[in-house]
Amino acid sequence: MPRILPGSTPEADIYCLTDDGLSRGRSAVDVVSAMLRGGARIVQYREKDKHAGEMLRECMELRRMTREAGACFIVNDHIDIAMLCDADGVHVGQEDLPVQAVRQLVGPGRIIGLSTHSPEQARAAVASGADYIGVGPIFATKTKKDVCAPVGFEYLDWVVANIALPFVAIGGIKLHNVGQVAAHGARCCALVSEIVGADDVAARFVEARAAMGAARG
Ligand code: TZP
Ligand code: MG
Repeated sequence: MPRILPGSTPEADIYCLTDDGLSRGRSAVDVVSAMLRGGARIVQYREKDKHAGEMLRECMELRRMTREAGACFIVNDHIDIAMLCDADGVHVGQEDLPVQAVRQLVGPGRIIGLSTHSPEQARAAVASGADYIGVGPIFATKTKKDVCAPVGFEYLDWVVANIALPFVAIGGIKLHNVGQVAAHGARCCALVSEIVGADDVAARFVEARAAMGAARG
């Protein structure tokens, strides 16, 4: 995934996301700081219930921290905030602005990620010029409110066999099943609650990456 992870190797990576509601009172800055301490190379800011001003303040600080750590920084949904804080990219869903419109705003240099849940959506993502796709939810999850039914391994296997774009597997992925997802061909897995809700965020990140790496051999 050279474009999505500047300056790092794409094998067996864990994609980190923020989620204030699951972080047990810890701030996004504290949680991301622990992720980076654990060695995270890609972090997405994903907050659904915060005011724009607070999101911008946090993103400015997270941009500074991720840059210092050499990590990639992606902002979910908010193209304006991504541009204001000079994020590496934005991540949008099927019900957000279409990728071509997002591209007009962010230009060629910023990464655009698009969540997909079916082969049709994956093909359309490729045609739209997205830089990577999200593939999921692999398992049932309570983290995303408007989530569709789990796509299971069927869609993941189809993406591995048919889509050349980088992808990140997401949804219900935990320490105990991340190896299984990696064994199906995922090089990058997103874990939200499992990491932000851990007692020791840095240690959980390290464990998750090791579990994924072991499964990929
Ligand atoms: N998109 C699809 S599932 C999901 C997102 C953002 C949430 C995944 O969270 P968790 O806690 O890893 O199941
Ligand atoms: Mg969205």
